Amino acid sequence: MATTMDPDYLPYHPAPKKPAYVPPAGAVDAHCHVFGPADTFPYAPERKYTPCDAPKEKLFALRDHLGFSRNVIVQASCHGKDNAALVDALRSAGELARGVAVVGADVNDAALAEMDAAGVRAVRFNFVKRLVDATPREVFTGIAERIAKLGWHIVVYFEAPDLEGLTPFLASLPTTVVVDHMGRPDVAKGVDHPDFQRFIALMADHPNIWTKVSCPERLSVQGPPYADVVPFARTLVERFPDRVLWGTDWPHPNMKSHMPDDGQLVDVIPQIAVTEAAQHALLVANPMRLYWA
Ligand code: 0GY
Repeated sequence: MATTMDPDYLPYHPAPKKPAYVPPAGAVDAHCHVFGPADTFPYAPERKYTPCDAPKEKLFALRDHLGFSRNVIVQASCHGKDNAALVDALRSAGELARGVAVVGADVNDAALAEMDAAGVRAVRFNFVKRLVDATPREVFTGIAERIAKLGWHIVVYFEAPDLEGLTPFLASLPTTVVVDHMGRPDVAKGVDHPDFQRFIALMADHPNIWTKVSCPERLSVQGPPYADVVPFARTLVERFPDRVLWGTDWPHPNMKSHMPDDGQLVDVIPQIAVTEAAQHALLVANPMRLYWA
């Protein structure tokens, strides 16, 4: 049966501009996805949205067009715990990609070993209620203990109002922890608001916690060129230069306001990492240390 994308789902930009900013050699897009194609890699029955197919060939072409060298491909909720499309993309990319999988408590050691061989280096714990049904904490704790033994780390996705309740759990995790999209601050509140300061304190208190200074298109109230998000990302890059990553978030699932031009997203980078040293750390040294070491 054909899989039809949701009527309000926005497809990725058909022809992103060539960015004016040229990333350093070896730059990594550390947050992106592959979706389908559904006739080969069906979407999960429990998914909360049905996207437009966004296959590996399109991702690799975008990587080259934007001047990047490598991808970290993150399992998205529309594929549930079936990591087949992710693993297929990793095998095609070889050394040029690493992966972040989503697994359940029932995942067996052979499956973990197979994913490790393909290039998976982390699991993702998703707490965003519109994307996934809740998972009991003890399930995540059990998975964390198992993947820690493989040398993998944990990527977490939550929204700012959930941070306070999640802090003891995040603090208990035994690996490096990467927080997606700066913990999704409400940028209308400003950098000095207690909510964002709580996120900064989390990173200050826990040297194993990293973040992705990504998704200005999702966080912005003003829209392109996303000036209202720049101070948040820049604050984190300056405060924690060795614990920040950057990614496009292509193909930008669930964007409702607009579909970003990925070239324009790349052009935000020199505003959030203003020195060459900061750009090299953000785009090359940090992701290479975490995913390719
Ligand atoms: C993102 C953001 C979103 C979706 C997912 O797993 C997902 O479906 O991550 C979102 O809708 O905010 O990071 O891609």
